[in-house]
Amino acid sequence: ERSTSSFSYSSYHTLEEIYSWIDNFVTEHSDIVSKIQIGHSFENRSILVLKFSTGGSQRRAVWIDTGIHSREWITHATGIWTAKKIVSEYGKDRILTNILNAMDIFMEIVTNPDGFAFTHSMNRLWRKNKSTRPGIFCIGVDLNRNWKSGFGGNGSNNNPCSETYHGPSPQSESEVAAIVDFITAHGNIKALISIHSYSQMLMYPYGRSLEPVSNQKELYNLAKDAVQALYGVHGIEYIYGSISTTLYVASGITVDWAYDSGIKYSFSFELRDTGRYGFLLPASQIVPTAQETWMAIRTIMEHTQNH
Ligand code: ING
Ligand code: ZN
Repeated sequence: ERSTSSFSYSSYHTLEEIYSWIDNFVTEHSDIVSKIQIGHSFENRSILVLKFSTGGSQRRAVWIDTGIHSREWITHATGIWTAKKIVSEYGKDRILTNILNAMDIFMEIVTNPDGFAFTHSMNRLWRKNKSTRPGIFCIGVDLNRNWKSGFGGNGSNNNPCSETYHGPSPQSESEVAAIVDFITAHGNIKALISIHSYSQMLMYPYGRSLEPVSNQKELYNLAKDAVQALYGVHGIEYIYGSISTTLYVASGITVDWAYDSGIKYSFSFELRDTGRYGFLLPASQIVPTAQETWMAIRTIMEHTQNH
C-alpha cells in the first residue's frame, strides 16, 4: 500500500502491513510525526517508535507502548487508531492541542515484533519474545518480567519454559534494553502508558509488592477520572488500583521500572474484554475499544501536562 487512506483501522494487520502503514503515516504527516528506530529485536527486526512533536527540543513527553505481549492484538490496533486520532485531532480538539503544544508523545506500536510475526505465522497465542540461548531448550522471555525493578521477584519465573520467564538478567532482551536506553537518554519522559489486554483494568505501580507508591493517592484519583472518561464513551466498566492489589503481584514489569526511574505517571491498561473472547477479540471491537481508551489516555496526558 502506498497511502494510509486505504488502510483499515477496523481490521487486524500483519507486521509488514503495520510497518508499511508507519512509513506512509510519517510521510503524510511529516509536519508532526517522525519515525525513530530505537533498536533491533532478537531476530533482527527494526524496533520503531513514532514521535509526535509540534516543536521544541527534548520537550516533556509521554511514552505509550502497545504489543509487548504479541498475542494481545487489540493493543497494536488501538495504538494505530490512537496515532491516527492524534494527527487528526491536533488543532481541533482543544485538550489534545494544548497537550501537543507543550509535550511530545512517543508511541511504540509493535514492542515485540518477533513474537507478533510468530502470532501470525505459527501460534496465535504466543506471548513472549523469541530469544534463544545455548543450552536452553525453551524459547522466549516474558518482556514484562525482564525489567530491572524487582527483577526475579514474586510473580516472575526462573524456568525458561514458563510464560512468565524473566530471562537470565535484567534487560537481557534487546526489546527491553532498547526502551530503557531510549527513555534514559531522553531524560524528560513524564508519563508512561504500557498497554496490555485483556481484563478491563487501569493500574499503576507497584506490581512487585503491596507497598504503596509515594503519590498513590494522586494516581488513584487520576485512574478514577480516566476510567470515568472511558466509561462515558460506550459504557464499558474498568476497575483500577495498583497492579499488586488489583490483579496480582508481578515483578520486573515495565511500569515499576518507569516509576522507579522517576516517571511518576506510570500506568498499565488491560483493554477489552473480560474473557468472553479474551485475546481473540473480534475486529468489530477495535474502533470502540480505541475510542474509549483514547479518552482515558487523554485524561492521563492532560493531568501530566498540568503537573
Ligand atoms: N497481564 C499482565 C502480565 O504481564 C500485568 C498483567 C500488566 C502485570 C501490567 C503487570 C503490569 O501478567 C497480561 N495480560 O499480560
Ligand atoms: Zn500483556
